This record gives sequence, structure tokens and C-alpha cells, in this order.
Amino acid sequence: MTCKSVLAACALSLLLVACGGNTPSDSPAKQTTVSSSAKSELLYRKDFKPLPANVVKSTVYAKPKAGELVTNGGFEDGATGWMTSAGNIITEFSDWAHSGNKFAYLGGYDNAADMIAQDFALPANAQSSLQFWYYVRSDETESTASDFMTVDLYSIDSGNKLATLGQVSNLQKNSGWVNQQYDLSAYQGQNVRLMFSAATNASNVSLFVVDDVSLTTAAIVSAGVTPQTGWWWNPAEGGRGFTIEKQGDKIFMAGYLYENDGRATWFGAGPAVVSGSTFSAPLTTYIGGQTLTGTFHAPSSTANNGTISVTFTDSSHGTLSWPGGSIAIERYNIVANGANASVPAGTPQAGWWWNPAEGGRGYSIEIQNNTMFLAAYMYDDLGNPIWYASGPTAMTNPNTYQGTWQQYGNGQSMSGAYKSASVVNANVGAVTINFNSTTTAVLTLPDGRQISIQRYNFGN
Ligand SMILES: [Ca+2]
Ligand SMILES: [Ca+2]
Repeated sequence: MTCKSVLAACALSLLLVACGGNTPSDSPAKQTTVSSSAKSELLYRKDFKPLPANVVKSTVYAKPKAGELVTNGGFEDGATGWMTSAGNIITEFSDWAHSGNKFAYLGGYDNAADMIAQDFALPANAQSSLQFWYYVRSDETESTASDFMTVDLYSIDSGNKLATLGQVSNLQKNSGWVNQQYDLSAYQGQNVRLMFSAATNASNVSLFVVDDVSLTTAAIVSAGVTPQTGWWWNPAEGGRGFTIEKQGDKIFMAGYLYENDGRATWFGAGPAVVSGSTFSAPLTTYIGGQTLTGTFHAPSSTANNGTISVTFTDSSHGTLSWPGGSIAIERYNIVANGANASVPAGTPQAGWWWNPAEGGRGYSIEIQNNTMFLAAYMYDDLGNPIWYASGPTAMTNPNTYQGTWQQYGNGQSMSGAYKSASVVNANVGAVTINFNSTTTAVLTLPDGRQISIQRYNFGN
């Protein structure tokens, strides 16, 4: 708008001062109709010169930021990037702008139907945050909302309204600049139209000023998956599997499998800090420790067999990578749908158990729907790592397990093709566990000796 075009308005108003000043062309008068324009001028004179103290012009021009989706959100390039209804929606008048010299000016006359809109492709897998600044001026004196500015989000693909993000009215008049923010993450991956629209009734002008519209996106960073504690396997590769537990930010795991000659063996990994959803640690074989019924002696040596890593995609699925390649693993259901079954209060904890006085061997225990499956990781008489399993067997009662240790062999090695394992010894000996709390128990060995076991704490 030039000063010439508003000369009549200037002559009829106290805008003469402004028009005679340095920026005479910056009057934000509406020109939709003569009468509404005149009324807007009146409102302008009465209420906006000077601006109320709480309408403070920002000293910082809204520069495009990384991830900014809005074109010309500060309106300094006029209507560039915006769809607008007829009339001078984008207006230049530096005192009214939140930043720069221009802003969107909705309403400002009676029976207004003003609109600005812009389209966006909201990226998938990203948080999208909308914010803008607005203020409301109004001649309305009643405590009734009669003039409105509404912020809507539409689907470009369907044409349907996705949401009314917000609405302000004459009741918010004299608001000063308000910074409004909306999280649009619920609409990620959609093509959307953001629309600001003003509708006023037939009397008492209200106007809505909008500036510095910003829609920024940020990739959603996974907070990390917490895998369920207990038994894991690849269902297509039964006979070997894994016991995994996370405590704090660390995971401790073991794998039970077979040597190329068919002998059962196992390895441990961790405890190691999890990075995001990925656990990675040396794959360690322990040698020369305590046998099932032997006296205690610590493992005599260890061997590093490379690195194992597991990236969890959710609490019950992951991909395991080790020198044998990569395999998908998932939680093992001891009983149907047992992995996700609710755990009654008082149930002995799933996870790693040990006797702290007998380091080097340990027990992996899990109860699903009152049925236990456990493994013992230890050594044979020659010092080779060996594991025994027991169950799945129903608990005798909620605090007592009675079963038999079994020894397996001839199954799949780390790098070998799948082959089913066989039971090498169906009765290595009896095992009884009497739990006296969710974290402590007495384990009876095949020779009748009883040892205390407790949960193995390796977290922070
Ligand atoms: Ca601006
Ligand atoms: Ca009105």
C-alpha cells in the first residue's frame, strides 16, 4: 500500500502525523470496504497509537532455522509462500510487526472472512513443532466471544480437517504478543495445510495480528529399547538360545550353544553399557571353573571369541550379530504367550542368579505362568564350559521348583548350519529351588548339598 492510496484515509484521520513521517506508507488500514476500512482506521487511531506497552516489537528478525518448513514465516517477503484471501492480509507497518516490518493482519473490519494458509509435507519419524506470535485487538465490550481467529490443520490428501489447533476471540483482546505453540507430531508423514482464518460479526471490529510463523522438525531420537529379561531365541534355530537381562543402563547376557564337535558350550558378554538400543561386548568363554557338584574354584582362564552385539527393535525382538553372522532373536515363550503374561506379585524375579561365594557359575531363571525354565552355566570335569537346563516344568508351589538337570549336545554351533540338538543325558541329577523371597533362594544340588543363591546385581 502506498501513502497515496490511503491519502483519503489519512486526510480523515489522525494518521496525518504518521503519513507525514518517515514511513507514511506503512499504515495497516484495511481496504476491504470503505466503511470497514474507516472503522479499522478508527480502531487503529484509538487503540494502536501508541501500542500498549505489552505489544513490544521483537528486535530479532525471525531468520530461517535448520529444519524450518515455513516459507516467509515473518511475512517480510509479502505474500510469498502464502495463500491469502482477498484484501491486504499481509501488511507492512513496522510498529505492528513482531519482527521486521510486515505481518499478517486478519479481520479489522466487520463481517470479515480473512484467511492465510500454507502447505507442508510433515516428515515422517520427526517431531514437528508449530509456533507463531499473535495479538488481538477489539472494539467488542461484551464478555461474549463474537469475533474469532481460528488455526486449523487440514489434510491435503483427503481434504478433511485434521484438527482445530486453537481459536482466539475478542475475549483475548489486549493480550499483547502471545507466543502460541502446537506439537504437530501426531500428523507426521502427512501433507497438511495450515490455515489461519478470521471471522468477525457485524459490529465492533476485532483484528488479529500474526507474525513469525515457524514450523520446525526434529528427527525423533529413540530413547532406547529395554529388552525383556529372560529367555531369547530364534524360533527357527531351537536348541541354542540366549539369556538376556538389563539392569540400569547395562546388559549382561549369555548364549548356550554347541562346539563343532557337538559338545555343549556357552559364553558370556557384559555387563556392558547399552548405547541407545544396542548392546555390544566381547564374547567371552570361561574355562576351568566349578563343576555341578565340585568344590568351588574360580575359572582358570577366559578366551575372547570376538564381539557380540544385539540391537533391540522392541522389548521382545532384536538382531544379534556375532562372528557367526546375524540372526533375528525374540523372546522365548516357556508357555504359550508366557513372555508377555503378567507376573503375579511375589513371583521370584526372572534373570541372573548366583552364589556370590561361587563366582564363575550362574543360573538363569524365568517363570512364566507358574512354569519355570532354568539353565545353569558352569564347567565339566575337564574344565570345559558346559550348561545344563531344567524344565519347562510347573512349579510345585509358588515358592518351590523341583526338576531334573538335563545335558544337551550335537546342536548348532555359532557358525554352523542349523541342526537340532539332542539330549545327551536326560538325568544329570535332581534340582530343587526353594525361594524364600523374590530375590533369594536355596538351591539343592544333585548330591544333596544346598547353596544359597540370590539375584546377581550388576546395574548401576
Ligand atoms: Ca514480520
Ligand atoms: Ca465484532
